[in-house]
Amino acid sequence: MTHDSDCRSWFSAADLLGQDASAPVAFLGAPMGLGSITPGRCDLGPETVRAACKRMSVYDLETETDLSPLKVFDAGDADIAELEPAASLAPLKARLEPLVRKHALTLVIGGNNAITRPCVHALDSTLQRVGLLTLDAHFDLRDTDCGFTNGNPVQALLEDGMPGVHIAQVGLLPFANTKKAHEKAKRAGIFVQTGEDWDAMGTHVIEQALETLAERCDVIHVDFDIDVIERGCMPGAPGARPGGISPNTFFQATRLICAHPKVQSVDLTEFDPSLDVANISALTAARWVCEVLAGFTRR
Ligand SMILES: [Mn+2]
Repeated sequence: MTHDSDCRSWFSAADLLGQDASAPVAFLGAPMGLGSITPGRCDLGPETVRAACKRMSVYDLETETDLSPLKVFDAGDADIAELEPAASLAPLKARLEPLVRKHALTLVIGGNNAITRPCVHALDSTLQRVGLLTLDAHFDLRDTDCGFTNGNPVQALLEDGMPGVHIAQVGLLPFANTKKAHEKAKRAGIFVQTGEDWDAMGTHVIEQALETLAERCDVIHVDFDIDVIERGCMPGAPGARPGGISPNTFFQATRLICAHPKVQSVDLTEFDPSLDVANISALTAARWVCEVLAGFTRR
């Protein structure tokens, strides 16, 4: 076997992760498990995604995209596994701020959806220049009077002073949201598209959302809540429902989004490895990492 033989193994997406801090892309684990409305083990997400990346090659034959020249700085995990969402805002923001300043794109691997609020604060602490796009079955506009959870990061950001017109939400599903949340979104001026709109119009919906935010904002954070995917393809997300979008629709959107120069950080949330079946969700999350990087190489 020669040194470049692939008879037993290959150069994998995990091999792109290294300790070169000058890499254009950064990768940070955000193992937030506490504060989920449905208690679970989203804190196991980062280590499971890193392991699943070993099963991904770095080559997309469809577009002849080769990721092997791309370097990714693995910054390790933020020390938030034992913290509730409220207590993790400051430490996660502090870990992210130097990364997003230094790297053109930062991947934040959750953890539950409560990590999205610190991610947005890290990109722009004034909250006036930053846009947020969520691909999510849910608005995450639940009330905050019981504290911060994975069900209210968007509501928390509005209360923090982020303008609603700087937020776009795509992939919302029927009977997975309340009338109250929908009315809050309308009142705040949030750009809203349902999962069915997305299915019907394809990536056009994503382009529209990105254009809307890019016109109004200097930088954009994107929350990829994997519960937006059809539950039959995403057993490892407690909030996923039948009727969600297909994995391919999710992957196409990911690549398109990560090619946009204003997208400076992305998070992957709500992956709970303890619920997974046959590594379906882990391999979907690993493909997401590859699609993020493939999109970035188009810039
Ligand atoms: Mn969510």
